[in-house]
Amino acid sequence: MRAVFHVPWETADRWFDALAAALPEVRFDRWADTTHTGHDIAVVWKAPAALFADRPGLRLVCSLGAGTDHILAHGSLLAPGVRVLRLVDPLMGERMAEYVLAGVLRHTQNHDLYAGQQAARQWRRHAPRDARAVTVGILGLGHLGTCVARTLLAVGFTVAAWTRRPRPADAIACHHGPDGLAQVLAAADILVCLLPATAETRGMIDAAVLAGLKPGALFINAARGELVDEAALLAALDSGRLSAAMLDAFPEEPLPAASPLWAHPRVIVTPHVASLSDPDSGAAALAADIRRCLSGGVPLGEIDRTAGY
Ligand code: OXD
Repeated sequence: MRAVFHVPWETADRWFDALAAALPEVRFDRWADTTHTGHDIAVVWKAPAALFADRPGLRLVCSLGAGTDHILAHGSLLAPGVRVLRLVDPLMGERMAEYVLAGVLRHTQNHDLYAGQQAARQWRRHAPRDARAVTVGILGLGHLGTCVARTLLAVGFTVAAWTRRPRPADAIACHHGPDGLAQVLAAADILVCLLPATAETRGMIDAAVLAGLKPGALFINAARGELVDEAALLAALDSGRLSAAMLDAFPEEPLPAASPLWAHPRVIVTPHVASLSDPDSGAAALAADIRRCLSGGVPLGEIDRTAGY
């Protein structure tokens, strides 16, 4: 069995070696170094369309991240039977939960306010907002959203989640549909976006959604930049509807130097690091899922290509 590998990261060599070690029965070829086209599997992050063209033997395409939108963008080049896996690694869930928790606490503990005061050598105390008095709205309750919700609940925050489709009731209060969204927005002191990028969600965080939030809310986007209408976001920051935004994902990455987000006083930019995948734990998790897939088991990360997640 052969796999073609395309990962444009500085950790690419570590990924390649870790995958080759975790799946000795598969021969991995780096896309740039091979003219061979008889691959059964592709393991990719943001691969060019050419990687997927003319591959009649391909049966499985695996993302080295939680999202598969970069693969589905080339969906017309994939035969209907090709299965698509996202990476489901418990470490990524923990990292996402820690990223969001850091942003939430930075806000409720007034850290940005104190950074400004320090620059002005000012000694003034502000009461923190107690976790139990703060509602965090979470859009999207997949693996990562669930890890975030559980962590916030454990610290004492109130969580109101929203999913596009109804889901069975459990310990996480979850709403769905347009009315459910309005309820979550109206309750949220902090809104966290963890939705996948699909035809339904692109541009979803628009002026109407932001207007549904409590004045002064914090917005955290750790999903995809395409979900957010940037002009509406900047307008909501300027009007005070949002007190701040913490953004980890952008339609164009790296974020262009000319973007107004870099210098905005109430925007925190991070370079797509929430839930960073790790070569050692990620390769082991993916190898196990590829084996499940090939042996007729139920892989943890298989997505529905029609739904897009
Ligand atoms: C992603 C990831 O899909 O970082 O964005 O895993």
